[in-house]
Amino acid sequence: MIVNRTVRLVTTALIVTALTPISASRGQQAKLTSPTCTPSSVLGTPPLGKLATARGVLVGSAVNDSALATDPAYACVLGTEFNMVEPENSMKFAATEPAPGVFDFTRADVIVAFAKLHHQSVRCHNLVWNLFNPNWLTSATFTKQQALAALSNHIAKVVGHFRSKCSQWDVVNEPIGPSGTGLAPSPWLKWIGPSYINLAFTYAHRADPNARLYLNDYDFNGNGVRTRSLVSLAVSLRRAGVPIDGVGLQLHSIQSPARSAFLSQQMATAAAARLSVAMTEVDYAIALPVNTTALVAEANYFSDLLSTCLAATNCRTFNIWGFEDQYSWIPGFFTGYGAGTPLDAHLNPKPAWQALRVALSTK
Ligand code: 9MR
Repeated sequence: MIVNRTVRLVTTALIVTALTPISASRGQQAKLTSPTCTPSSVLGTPPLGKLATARGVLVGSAVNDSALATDPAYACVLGTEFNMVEPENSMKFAATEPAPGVFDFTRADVIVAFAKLHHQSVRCHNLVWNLFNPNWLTSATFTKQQALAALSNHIAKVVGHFRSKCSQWDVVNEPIGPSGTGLAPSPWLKWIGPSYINLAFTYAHRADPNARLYLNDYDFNGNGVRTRSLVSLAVSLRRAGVPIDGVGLQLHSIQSPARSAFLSQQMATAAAARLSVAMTEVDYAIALPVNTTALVAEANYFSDLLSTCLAATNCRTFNIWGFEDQYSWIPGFFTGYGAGTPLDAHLNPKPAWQALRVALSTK
């Protein structure tokens, strides 16, 4: 159902109220860094983030920084409907250290400032990943000593820059190997050995002792092998005294069909080692075109996962990988798939949006 949406933009400096159809304002060049706004009431009241705060949980979304800068309707919904945000790409290695020893926080700073303005927690992503690194890093031929210096400098500078602003950091992203066991091939593994993981956590903790530090990964086809490996790696790090606080379960549906009982069991294993669990990148790839059955399945996916998180003693973070379909990563990576978020490309709520609201309101 496409509802004729409106967004009310209210500037704080100059009290100007403009009532604009939301679809008409999408894509216009505008920066929404200081105004507050009220999204259309079709999203429900109170906002999702307020329901989350009342339940003592963080419910957030990945943030597309160019959408934030250019699309006021996107910024309006992001700023009002969530109590947490997570930069989708702008804190990654290639964005923050584009040349060796040269740091650029411009893109990420905008998101952190936006979050502060909207009283949102910031989940920060990520410090170390075996994929999507800058060319200078992937083509480097470091000795172990040089690699240690590069890793410690990167983490000290990035975590130091955002010190006290990131409530959580994904310190190592996707550490598990392609088969679901062992470690993924990575430049850091090659140069330093498996201790690159321990060291990354130690460096991050040193740079911001208050940030909660996560090991984050996806499952593959939901067979559980990879999730088990992830949890057991996190538990062994914790037992070895590494400053790790939790496990991040990405939960992209195309890789990880929801299996609540299995996830509850893994969360309990983590809890026994005093590790928290965050659901970090939830989305549901639909084979296009969208139909009602798929939308219901999507709603069930979001609802099952959020309810599973709420039912666990150690899960208080639920992050979706984009909140609306226009800027989602899915169509660009999986041809013929899309519509993976709770709001459609016109910011109209899909059944999944209502499902999230119901899950947060149900005890
Ligand atoms: O959604 C992100 C996409 O825009 C980027 O091109 C891609 C590479 O940096 O990363 C995507 O986000 C990934 C996240 O960082 C880690 N887990 C899987 C996500 C989807 O690929």
